[in-house]
Amino acid sequence: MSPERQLKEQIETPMVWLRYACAIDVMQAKLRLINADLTERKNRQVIRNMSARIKSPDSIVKKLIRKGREATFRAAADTLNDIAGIRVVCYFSDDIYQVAEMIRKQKDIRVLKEKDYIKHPKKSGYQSLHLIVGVPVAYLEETEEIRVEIQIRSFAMDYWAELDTQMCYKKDAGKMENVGLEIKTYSDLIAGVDGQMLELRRKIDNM
Ligand code: 0O2
Repeated sequence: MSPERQLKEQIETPMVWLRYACAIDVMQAKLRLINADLTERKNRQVIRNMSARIKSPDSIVKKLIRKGREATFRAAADTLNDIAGIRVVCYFSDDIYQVAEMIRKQKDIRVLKEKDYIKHPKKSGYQSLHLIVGVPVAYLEETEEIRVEIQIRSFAMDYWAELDTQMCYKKDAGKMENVGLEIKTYSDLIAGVDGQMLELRRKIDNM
């Protein structure tokens, strides 16, 4: 059996798949509580929407190959941080850091890694705050820490990223220099408007 086929079978074993699903459920429940708490304190919705996925076996294999790793389940479980992923879209860019701060305060969750692509956007123009967290999944006597990647971004950052994914990210068009420059320019423009909307909200808040 090819390693790819083996990886697919292993990740789709119910006890493996359900552990990732369980970690996502636990983290999403916490994020709903965080949203309710912040919404009450600020008197406005903070999280616009949330989505989650378990990375498909095909996508896992492609990522392992891209990273020069063996296409095996062990390599995926050991080296990939985003087999389980949650995307949190906030209305405003300052909300992102508040949500992240609340995640850091959760006693039973370990923040293992942070990547701030807002303060340091990617060359493509991609912006988001990524937190890799360890979520304990307990079953009978065993507790396993499952890594979950949480991408937190504003509505405007999400708009750019969704369109970039459709047109450029991992696509041939994205490798063309003129296209790359243009999409980066739009990221800067959108970030500018995002900042202005935040300023307007702050003005209104202080009125
Ligand atoms: P998909 O299909 O979204 O799952 P790490 O192993 O933690 O050190 P990793 O995961 O290799 O780091 O890289 P990174 O850059 O921290 O995060 C990668 C994820 O961010 C991607 O996942 C995308 O979801 C998103 N991303 C990164 N750069 C871009 C970009 O230029 N455009 C868009 N639209 N999204 C981006 P995957 O696995 O590549 O894809």
